[in-house]
Amino acid sequence: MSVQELEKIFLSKIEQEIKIEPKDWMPDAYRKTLVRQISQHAHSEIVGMLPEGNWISRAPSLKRKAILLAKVQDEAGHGLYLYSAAETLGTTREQTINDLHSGKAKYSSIFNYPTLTWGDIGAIGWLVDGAAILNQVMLCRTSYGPYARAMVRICKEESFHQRQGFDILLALSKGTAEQRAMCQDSINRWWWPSLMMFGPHDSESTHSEQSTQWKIKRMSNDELRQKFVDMIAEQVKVLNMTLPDPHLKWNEQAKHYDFGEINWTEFWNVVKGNGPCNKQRLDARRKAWDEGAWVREAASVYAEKRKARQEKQIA
Ligand code: FAQ
Repeated sequence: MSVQELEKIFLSKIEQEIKIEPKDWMPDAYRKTLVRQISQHAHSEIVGMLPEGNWISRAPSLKRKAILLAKVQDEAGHGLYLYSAAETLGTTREQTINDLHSGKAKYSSIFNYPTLTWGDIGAIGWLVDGAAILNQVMLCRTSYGPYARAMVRICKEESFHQRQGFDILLALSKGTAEQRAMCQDSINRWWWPSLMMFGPHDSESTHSEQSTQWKIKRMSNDELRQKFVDMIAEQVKVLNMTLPDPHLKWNEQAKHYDFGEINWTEFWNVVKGNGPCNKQRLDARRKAWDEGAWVREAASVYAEKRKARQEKQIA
């Protein structure tokens, strides 16, 4: 079959909402953009464990510690599903991880900010997981089968994550003056970086147009960001706190909240590796990889021996 015919079949599957599966023919550029997005997503889950992991040993109670441990473990699981989804496109896990460690691959800008107080753990759950869910609910309908299926499970876990974050902030918001101040300070510091998670404005987005045509993306960066603002602007009222944006205002005509402009210089600075914690995050990941070499080696020797034993039994 000619490339033109194969492309026609591919486009007709996209048109009919039939998922593209690993063994199907797909254009090189479709494969490339999926590998890019899925691996960046996987790296975000793994690097995203670091800011919260920082507070496991300092959680204020046994209950909070157990919940946070479970949440951080979930993020590791999300990273693994996503690395596996990337592997179905023909990339090796080693290559993908090397690209993170060499600084070639990106991960979400949000994880380059420090977690200074316990309130930040609440803000991450509420705002960061909240932003992640909106984006990921859309990705449950993405056109590549393994990515869409990974997202279904991830979304279920993310909604628990958001609830636990909100619950931390709710407890602080009902506490002492000092606790309420901690809650407001965390919201102030995490609000703008959370809005940046959705990426540049649609007019500045390199990949949006093509990814939308291929139904990899189902909603644009700005549409999702608007949905997020509308959701959080209501939820913050329950906390009796405010969002740090003097331009935030309900627009009766448009039926949404208007909000101020993001500091894009800060965003691109963080994306390019110059955020407050970029170096610290990559150093931590490289160290964990080097120190875990013996575990990977032991696991692969065990797997090989088991396989040999099974083959012997069959023979
Ligand atoms: N940070 O043309 P677009 C989580 C880059 S998971 C860094 O609009 P696209 C769970 C972009 O890669 C959070 N870079 O790109 C959790 C591109 O550069 P490239 C992660 C960013 O792909 C919670 C360039 O800018 N979620 O939080 C960012 O069409 C708590 C131009 O941008 C995902 O990855 C950014 N914020 O749209 C874990 C979801 N934004 O690649 C632990 C999947 C943009 O050409 C604790 N990804 N860039 O070098 C997506 O939906 C999309 O990739 C977007 C960007 C929407 C992020």
